Amino acid sequence: MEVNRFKDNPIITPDDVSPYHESHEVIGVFNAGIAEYKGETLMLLRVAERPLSQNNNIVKAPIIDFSNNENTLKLIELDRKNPAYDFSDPRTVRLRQKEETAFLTSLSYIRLARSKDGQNFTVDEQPFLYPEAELEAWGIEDPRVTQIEDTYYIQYSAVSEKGVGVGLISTKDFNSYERHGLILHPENKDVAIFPEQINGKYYALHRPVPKGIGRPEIWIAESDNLLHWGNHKHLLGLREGSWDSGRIGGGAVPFKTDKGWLEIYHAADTEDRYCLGAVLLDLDNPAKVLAKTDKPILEPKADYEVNGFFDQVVFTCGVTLQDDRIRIYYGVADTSMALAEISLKELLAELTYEKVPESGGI
Ligand code: MAN
Repeated sequence: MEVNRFKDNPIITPDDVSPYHESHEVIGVFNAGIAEYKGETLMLLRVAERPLSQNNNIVKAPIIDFSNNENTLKLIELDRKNPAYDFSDPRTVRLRQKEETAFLTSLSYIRLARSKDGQNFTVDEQPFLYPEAELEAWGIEDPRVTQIEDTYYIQYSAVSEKGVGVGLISTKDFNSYERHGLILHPENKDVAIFPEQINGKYYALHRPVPKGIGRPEIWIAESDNLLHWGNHKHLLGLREGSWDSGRIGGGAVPFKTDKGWLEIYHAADTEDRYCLGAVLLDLDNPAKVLAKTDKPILEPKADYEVNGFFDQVVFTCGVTLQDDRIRIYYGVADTSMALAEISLKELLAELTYEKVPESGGI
């Protein structure tokens, strides 16, 4: 089973968005969180801007400098000929010896895009969320938006030299907002908070990245207040030799069906080719996996999914549901936004119930 791609894909590209920073170019408008607000579909777009460099041998790494109680954009100049650095991944500059990321090549923040029909979007001129704290000095990325009653909770990757953690911001009107700080410390990303309490608890998917023992896989945690998370359980793991053999993480905010909570997630193989799959979780106990798709429901095939800033990526942070129609909004090749649709009934019928091991945990 495969989704139906929207005929006018991609729906937003870097050409549609002018840079906020002087002497920068927009290289990506992707991995947008989705909210439905006052009859409109809102995209919380991750906009990635890269400093222009007049000299091909110089890479400029952007960071926000919070020293002196100011936040100013600072560009770190790095020489491509310097053997200490590895420039082979376009997203990062890595320190060869320590095998760690020294800088990102772009700075991400969030801009709003608005649409009446969920297909044609107009992008705001100004950022909506911009780094305001030291733990976001390298950018704000990949937001998910969970509506709980009249409040929208935005969960995002807060990136800095200290690592990638998960920040939380809430808003009622997509104008003013409240910052709640880091809810999960590095390294963790791909948080998706469930839209209602289950037996008196909030739940969230998250994706720690163990460096010693263990792998980047999907976990689930509980909370009484959305800020402090505990009772962590391992939810879904990698499968060797398959499309989900490299890393796996929560995608869209899960939604309720009469069969269970449905989650559209991403997984990459060991070659960093990202696909989307679906998993069904127990309505009363979302730490229990009921079924999942054996094969991807969406894999990079269209030209705009295969070729871009980082090739072969489809990555979702949000879906909408109208009757039987799931609309999947997804980032393509770390460059643009695309849209695809799938029937809820057909997707549920496609899930495999057997062969799924009971989830672990302590
Ligand atoms: C990875 C990629 C990048 C992202 C960094 C930090 O390298 O997902 O797009 O900027 O992680 O989150």
